[in-house]
Amino acid sequence: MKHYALSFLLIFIGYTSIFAQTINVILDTDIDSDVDDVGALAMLHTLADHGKVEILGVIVTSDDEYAPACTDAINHFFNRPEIPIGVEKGIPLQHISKYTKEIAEGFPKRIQTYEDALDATTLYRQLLSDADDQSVVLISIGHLTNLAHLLKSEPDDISPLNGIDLVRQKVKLWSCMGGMYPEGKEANFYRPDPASTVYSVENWPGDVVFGGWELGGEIITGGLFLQQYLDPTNPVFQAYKLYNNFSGRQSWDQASILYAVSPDKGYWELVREGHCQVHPDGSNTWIPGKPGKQAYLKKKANPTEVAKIIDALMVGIYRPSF
Ligand SMILES: [Ca+2]
Repeated sequence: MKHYALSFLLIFIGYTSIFAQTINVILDTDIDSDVDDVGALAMLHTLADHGKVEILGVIVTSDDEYAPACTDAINHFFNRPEIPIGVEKGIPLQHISKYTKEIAEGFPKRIQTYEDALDATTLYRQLLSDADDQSVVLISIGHLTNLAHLLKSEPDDISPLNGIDLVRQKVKLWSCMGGMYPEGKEANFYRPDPASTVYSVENWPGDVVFGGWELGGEIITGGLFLQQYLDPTNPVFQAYKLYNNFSGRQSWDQASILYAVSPDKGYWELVREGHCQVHPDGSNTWIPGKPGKQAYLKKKANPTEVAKIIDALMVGIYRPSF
């Protein structure tokens, strides 16, 4: 009997340790103009397949009319059709992407049109309200319009907390792809909505780690390895083919995913001394000072080695050492 009791105890410990490692992620993405958002979403699905993350929801911060359906089609492909998708409602739409329409129309999905997606602020509030305290990692890999709307949201039927208090209570980390460090001007911060960047960075009540343009620019993924490893029936294959026919692409968004899920692996150095000031035009400056709630990532590991890990996760290969 003692033997059985010990076995059950070890199984129980094994299960609890697996669950303890699961990171609850909300992804906020501008999946349209660049293809690194597709790579980032594919990474999350691989990590979800291995119990490393749970994808609570995806906020699509894009005016590309096919962006939410494209996202939904990718989620369906990876057998997670239930993942809710939110968008900013009532905005003029356009189509600029090299791949969203083709992915949306070429793969099974639930969301047929932009209008089928949920309201981003409502979804943000619902996901956070439903989550345990300090349990959510929010990863933003686009511009910050919907995040600012969340922060500015008032108490409602979903939660008695306003947006800032809801974030303070539920979110343990914001991993933000945005800005340049120690200073510069980067697209997520300045295009098309720098005011939302200023508001979000100034009012975020918790810990935030920025991954700047200079970081992902040196990490090239999505090239021949992806072409050779993936099947053409995979939407990730199709997106990278349509984008630049596997010429390789910088990995800004994937870097912020990798940090968020493996902050202790030492791929980058954390610069904690100071804070990020965003100027009205969306450019930014790191102001040196005492360590606070903000930090930015600085190159440490060889970008070629980091690229191998990201490429592996993008095609479905997972190692605990990642
Ligand atoms: Ca992006």
